[in-house]
This record gives sequence, structure tokens and C-alpha cells, in this order.
Amino acid sequence: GDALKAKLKDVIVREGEKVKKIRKDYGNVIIGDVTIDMAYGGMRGIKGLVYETSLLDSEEGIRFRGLSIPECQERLPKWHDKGEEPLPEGLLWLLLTGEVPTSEQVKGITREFHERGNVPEQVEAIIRSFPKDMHPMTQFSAAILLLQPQSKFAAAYREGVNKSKYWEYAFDDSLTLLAQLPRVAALIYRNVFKDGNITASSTHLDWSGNFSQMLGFNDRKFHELMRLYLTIHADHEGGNVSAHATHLVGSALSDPFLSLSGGMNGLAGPLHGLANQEVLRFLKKIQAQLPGPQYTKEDLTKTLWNHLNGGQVIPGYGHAVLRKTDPRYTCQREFALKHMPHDPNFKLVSDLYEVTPKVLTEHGKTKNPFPNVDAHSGVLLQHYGLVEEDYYTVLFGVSRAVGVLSQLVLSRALGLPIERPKSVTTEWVEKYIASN
Ligand code: FCX
Repeated sequence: GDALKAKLKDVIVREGEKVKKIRKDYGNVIIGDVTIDMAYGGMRGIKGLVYETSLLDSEEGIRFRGLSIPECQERLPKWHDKGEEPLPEGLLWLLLTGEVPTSEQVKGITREFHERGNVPEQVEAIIRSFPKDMHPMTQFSAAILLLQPQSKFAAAYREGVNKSKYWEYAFDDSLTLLAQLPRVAALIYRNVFKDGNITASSTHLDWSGNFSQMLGFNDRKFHELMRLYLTIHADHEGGNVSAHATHLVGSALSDPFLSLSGGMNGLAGPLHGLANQEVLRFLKKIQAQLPGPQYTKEDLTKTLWNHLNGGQVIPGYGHAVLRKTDPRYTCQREFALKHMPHDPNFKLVSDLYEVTPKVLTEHGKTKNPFPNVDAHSGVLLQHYGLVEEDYYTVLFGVSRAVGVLSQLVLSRALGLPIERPKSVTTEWVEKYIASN
């Protein structure tokens, strides 16, 4: 934590000066136009937000501080010598500082997470008292709010701390949150789906491995899967609902706990993070409609049309920005090809990959007929026995916290103001058209 904070301090001074100069010298440069369609259309394509931690290319997919997913897999530190997947602790360092950390630096973060990982007892008691039929994402967002009284940012603001120190408190809160989220998330899982017992934290494990163990999974391959999973779901630039919501709430100087909970409520929507749960439900639905394991591509096509004709979207396909197969899908596919090539659910996902883009293209609505991250994640979890799909979005949420909290720290460091875009009414639009 201390090493990261020291590094971050340097980066923040440097970046702060850079941004100041850009705004002073080039503040009036125009970077886009806004059409009436964009204003009605969810602000699609409007460049109206600066978000430092990652950038999405519509063809190539996400880059974290300039690194693609395969580059992150190659360059970020792994878990000991046998590890093959990147550690999310390393991604956190990368997102915050723009630099690839050493193994030692990553170990320092893992240690810090262990030190801060104890969840207040009264919070655990309340989580345990949640009704079992309350959706895991509702529980997760509520649990994050229950952690909020620990906020050092909120306490410092109340004490009248100088603006220039905001980021330090945001950073402190973010580390606390990231340290405690796995325990909170595991508690929800154990409580809703198992007997409520939860393994104590193991300081010899990394953040993902320890989380997996608390969930009740000790297979080393599952730990590797979780390292990959928690890395690739972390960040997808700034305009997606969870990142933007966290950013928006944070811009009011709501502390990181309040901001993250806001972001998680957006992630819980079926067009966003909940799509990973929806994909599993969808796979089960079409499996039931197929004639058996020997189904043909024509059978698959028919079930897809049935679904579409029912007026529903095909979950896991399409994207607001991406126009090609999501590299987060591709790396999960590669994980499956390596570790579970004969898994029947993987076969179904693979077969769908061959059929669905054609069907969606013929359907003629979606701008992107290719799969996104959510089309694949569920079958990997099923393979290792994490079969309760209503829980999947919580895993997405634990990971997404890494990205959105990193940006939140940087937003406070750069002194970004309260967000307040201008809205107009249809009456205003009509008058504007008439007068032009
Ligand atoms: N199946 C059927 N129709 C689809 C579709 C799909 N997978 N994707 C888009 N469409 C439809 C839209 O519903 C829209 O129809 P309408 O004109 O009747 O309203 C039309 O195609 C144009 O939409 P498009 O511009 O291509 O997509 P948007 O930017 O509006 O929406 C999402 C993007 C991702 C919301 C959309 O593709 C979708 O609903 N996909 C399924 C849900 C999903 O997988 N979400 C997860 C996305 C992401 F990876 C994540 O956040 O986790």
C-alpha cells in the first residue's frame, strides 16, 4: 500500500500538470459533435468524459493503460512460478500508475489486502440476516453501503480536509473496499447457497485465490480462472453503466463506498453485468428446446429465432461500442480450450458462436452480432462447480471495483468537478429545429 501510494503521488503530480497544461492551451479544441439522435440515444458516441485507466477500441477491444488482454496475461505478475494468469493486484497497480509492477510490488498489495480484509462483525451479522431470496447483487450493493461508516474520505471531508488531499482518502477507502469485498461477496454466496459457514482468510494465498477459497473452491485451476476472471472484468473505459455511475456519484464527492454501491446497482441490470446470469438461464432454456446432445446447427438456429421472436435479446451478444468479438470472450475461450475442451456446456457456447452472429445479422437490428464477455464466463464457472448463476454478477462486481475505484482515486487527484451535463426537452428540440 505504501509503495503504491508513493508511486501514485509522483504519477499524480506529473499527470496533474499535464492535464492543467492541456486544458489551458487546448481547452477550446472541439473533439466531437452532438446530434439529436445521440441526445435521445443514450449519448452513444459522445466524447464527453475523460477516464484514464482504460480505453476501448471498437474493433480491437479493451486496453488497460495501453495493454491488451494478451499483453496483460504476458506481462503482469503471476501467482508463483506455476501461475499462468495475471494477478488482479498487478492490474490495480497498472490502472492506477500506468506502469507494470514487479512481483514484489504485487506481493505488497496482496499483503495490504490481507491486513485490511477483516469485515466489521456487525456488518457480517446484517449480511447473514438478509433474506435468502434477496438477489445476491442487491445484497452486495447493500453490503457495500453497510461498510460505508468506515469511510475515511467522508470523515476527512467532515473535518474540512484540504481538497488537495481528497485522493489520499479516496485511495485509503478504495484499498479497504477491495480488501473486504471478497469476504463480503463470499459471505453472501455461503449464506444464500450453502450452510453459511465460511473458511477463514488464508494469508498465504493471493486476493483471487483467497476469495476462491472463501467461496469454498480449492481447485488450483479454479483459482487461476478467478485470477483471469477478476482481471478481465475490471475495467471497460468510462462510459459503461457501472463505471459511469460510480464516476457520477463520486463527482458529488460521495465517498468510494457510496459511489461503488451506485455503480453496482447499474451492474445489476440485465443489459449490463446481469447478462452473465441471463446467459446461463438462456443456455438452459435452449438446451431444453434442443432435440438432445446430437443437435444440428439448424436446430440451434431455430431455437435462436424462437427466442428473438419472443421479443427478447440474445444475452451475451451485442455491444454499445464493440463491433468485433470481445477479446474478453476470446481469452475465456482459450482458457476453456486449454482446460476443459470436452465440456458439453463449452461445446454449446462454441456452437452458438458459429451460429448466432449469422442469425443476429439476418435479424438486422444489432450493430454488433458478436459475443461479449458475458457469453462465456458462466460455462467456465459451471465446469468447476460454481453453478448458481444468480451469483455470477457479484463476481463481475468484485472485479469491476478494481477499475472504477482506481479511476475514482485519479478523478479526485485531478480535481475533476461535479458532473452536470445539460439536458433538453423535446419541446426544446422542436424549437431548435424550427429556428435552424
Ligand atoms: N439480441 C437481440 N437484439 C439485440 C441484441 C441482442 N444481443 N443486441 C442489440 N439488439 C437490438 C437492440 O435491442 C436494439 O433494438 P431496438 O432498436 O428494438 O431497441 C437494436 O438491436 C440496436 O441496438 P445496438 O445499437 O446494436 O445496441 P445498444 O448499444 O443499444 O445495446 C447492448 C448494447 C449490449 C445493451 C445490447 O447489444 C444487448 O442488449 N445485448 C444483450 C445483453 C448483453 O449481453 N449485455 C452485456 C453487455 C456487456 F458486455 C456488459 O455490460 O457486460
